[in-house]
Amino acid sequence: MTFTSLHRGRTAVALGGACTLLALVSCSNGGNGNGPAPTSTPPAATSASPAAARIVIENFAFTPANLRVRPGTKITVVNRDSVPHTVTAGDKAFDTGNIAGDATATFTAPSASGSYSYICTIHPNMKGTLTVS
Ligand SMILES: [Cu+2]
Repeated sequence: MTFTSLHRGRTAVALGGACTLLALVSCSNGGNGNGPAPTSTPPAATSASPAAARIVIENFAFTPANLRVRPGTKITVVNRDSVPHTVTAGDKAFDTGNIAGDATATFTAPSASGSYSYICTIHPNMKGTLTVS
């Protein structure tokens, strides 16, 4: 315990010395007129939003029946049947409500990782699993 804190103290002092040295070096380089090149490209924003995913309902079945997505992914549900269906998690972590025949709905995947089994509340024999990881 004591040894560890002593060691950490010395490391901090050593690092502080290194920082001071670095600051002095960059100071002496500052006066020659050659500043750093201007950065013209802004950081890409496309990676900020999670990828989109899709579940298709056809012939009273979810496709794919097992879907793996990142947390918070926007998931589009396409109902290709002529009757309404739902995508409802067993613990109501997500629920599209009724999706009319030939209609589309979206929901957002939970932010917590896990395996979420879901059904169609109108046809409880329709089952799927959404894995968030
Ligand atoms: Cu259904």
